[in-house]
Amino acid sequence: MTVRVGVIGAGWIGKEHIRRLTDTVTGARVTAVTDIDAARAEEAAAPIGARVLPGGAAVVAADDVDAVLVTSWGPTHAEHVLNAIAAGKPVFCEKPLATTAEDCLKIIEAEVAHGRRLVQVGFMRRYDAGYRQMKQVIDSGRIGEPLIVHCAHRNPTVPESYTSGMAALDTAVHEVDVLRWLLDDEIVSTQVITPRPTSKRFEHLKDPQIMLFETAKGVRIDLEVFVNCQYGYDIQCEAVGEEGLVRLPDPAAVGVRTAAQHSTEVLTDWVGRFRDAFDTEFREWIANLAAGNEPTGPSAWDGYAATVITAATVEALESGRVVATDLKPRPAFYGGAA
Ligand code: NAD
Ligand code: ISE
Repeated sequence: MTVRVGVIGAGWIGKEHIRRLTDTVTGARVTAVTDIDAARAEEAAAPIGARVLPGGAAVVAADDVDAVLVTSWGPTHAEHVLNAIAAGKPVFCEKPLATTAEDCLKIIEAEVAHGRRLVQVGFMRRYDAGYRQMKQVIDSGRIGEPLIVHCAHRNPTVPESYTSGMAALDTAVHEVDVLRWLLDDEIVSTQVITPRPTSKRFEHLKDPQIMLFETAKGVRIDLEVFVNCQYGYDIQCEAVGEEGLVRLPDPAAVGVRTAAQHSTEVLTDWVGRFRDAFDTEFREWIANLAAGNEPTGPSAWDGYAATVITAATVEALESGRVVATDLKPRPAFYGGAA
């Protein structure tokens, strides 16, 4: 069966995912596209013979749309996801699931009432081969119980519109999700330390930031978020356990020796760094839907947890305090105790 996908938001990542669903993932076809910028929708839809529809509600309602992909701006996500749930259609939503905890909870309530998982959130790092190998090692017990995790998330530069809060909401959100998954543990508190700022930033921005998280089991995580590091897009993660450690591999790159130097390339953006992860993420999403199964990737609950934890991190940055994350109890529907 071919899964017919309707796309809401044909911007940067929307176009990437349309290309992926068209050229890379088998069993999927993009049949409808919308964007508040009609020319952008047309540009994305025309080459693949998809229809341009007037808005998100029309995409969700279309007869030739089996599943919905939401790649519009964050504050619009909740509306489109709730529409898809109301129509009983599976929906893949790029991060964030919603920009407020209240909206995430509305989505959870609607999905639980529907009685079957429909929502998957676009945290693609869970599909990265290196993170998957790390998880296998941690789950196998080879390094013993994890105690500390050291991470870095570095972007070469960010535009002037990027704010200090986005370091948590837009950037560290990926570590928040992947670490909850890697450790099978919950983040219970968050704190932010701001070192001497880089001169390479826009004046209003606090960059770099060091985020300190604590999990329910007492694991301590330090995360450097440095979004004007200049030299490349660099993602580092090392988990230290009672009997050893496991480290995220750098992407494969040839070593070049010339002029008395040995060098390997450092990538410059997330598109290249996580291309294979995005491909796997969409292959698995489509394969599950084609087989009539529920999505197995990051859930609405994971989207809610990420929104709450990153909002608490912004509060920690602004107040200088350690902030408790204060998550609601996880419903049994998502594997919780109750
Ligand atoms: P973008 O601004 O390039 O594209 C967003 C598009 O959505 C724009 O074309 C805009 O006109 C359109 N749009 C906004 N509201 C709409 C609505 N209600 N209906 C239809 N179209 C609408 O932004 P982007 O960089 O592509 O980011 C989009 C989303 O993807 C964001 O939520 C972002 O956080 C997420 N994202 C995820 C990753 C990742 O690594 N997983 C990377 C980049 C962006
Ligand atoms: C962007 O939105 C992403 O999701 C990237 O993965 C991240 O590295 C970047 O910092 C964000 O702005």
